[in-house]
Amino acid sequence: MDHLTELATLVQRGENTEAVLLASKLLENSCKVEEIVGAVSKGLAILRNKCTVENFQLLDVLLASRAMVEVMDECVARQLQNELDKMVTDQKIDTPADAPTTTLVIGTIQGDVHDLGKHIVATLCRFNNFNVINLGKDVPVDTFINTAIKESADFVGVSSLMTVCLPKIKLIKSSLTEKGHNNIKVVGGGSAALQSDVDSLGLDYLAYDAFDGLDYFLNAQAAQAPKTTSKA
Ligand code: B12
Repeated sequence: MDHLTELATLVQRGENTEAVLLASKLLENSCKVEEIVGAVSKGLAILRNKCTVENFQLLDVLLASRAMVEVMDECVARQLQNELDKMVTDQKIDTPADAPTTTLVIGTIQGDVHDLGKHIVATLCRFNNFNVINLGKDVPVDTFINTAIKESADFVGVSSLMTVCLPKIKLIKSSLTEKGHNNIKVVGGGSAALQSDVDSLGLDYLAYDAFDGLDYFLNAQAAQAPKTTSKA
């Protein structure tokens, strides 16, 4: 079994301590953050049959979820911080404490409590010096809209893994536009959203995964104004 498959299996089994140890070792040995995120996501995806309305093995799924969050927070976040520190040392950017130039308001749509994917997106964006406002899960449409306007957000990120919750997503962009904030880009993600499409959900973009979403945010920002913190 290769190491990434082993990591996926540890997460799937909820073996959090072992998963964290292996992920740390892999990152030290030049494994990419993308590969670690891919492996832990796979570990969760395998559990889909234990998470249906008819067959809900809650403990198994929650233990795997905990293992994934620990790998993200203890290994991936540390690695991203190291990479950021190195960029500062190499003088490619000014101090990360410089005011973030991009604000992302992110949450999981009302009726849906799945928040692991959103957590990954928030982590990646935070280490790219975004101001991330994480609204959590089961978030009403009005909360997305009011927070985005109040915080002068550049982006709203909305996650959905429950197909029944999809119709609400469409209201986010249409309400922002009605209120004169068409400039705030709304980006969707999550397995349910991916079963639909940009137009049906009224989105500016539908992200295939967290890295695709991050690329969209960075490219959209770069197209609007050059970042003041970049020296490269
Ligand atoms: C873990 C899990 C749970 C956990 C969630 C824990 C948590 N803290 O999130 C718990 C146990 C709570 C749970 C509950 C339920 N679940 Co559940 N769950 C899952 C499972 C197994 C994994 C989901 C996951 O976290 N994957 C890992 C993450 C990293 O992947 P991801 O979310 O897709 O995110 C990636 C990308 O999509 C992207 N992304 C995600 N969001 C966003 C947002 C933006 C802006 C961007 C840019 C990118 C992005 O970034 C991530 C990394 O690339 C899935 C199966 C599956 N294959 O998806 C079922 C699944 C989602 N659950 C399902 C169901 C049915 C339920 C329950 C109804 C079960 C029940 N009997 O009650 C409840 C729902 C309660 C509710 N109202 O929400 C169904 C949904 C079916 C549907 N299409 O509607 C699924 C698909 C399983 C199945 N049967 O097929 N679940």
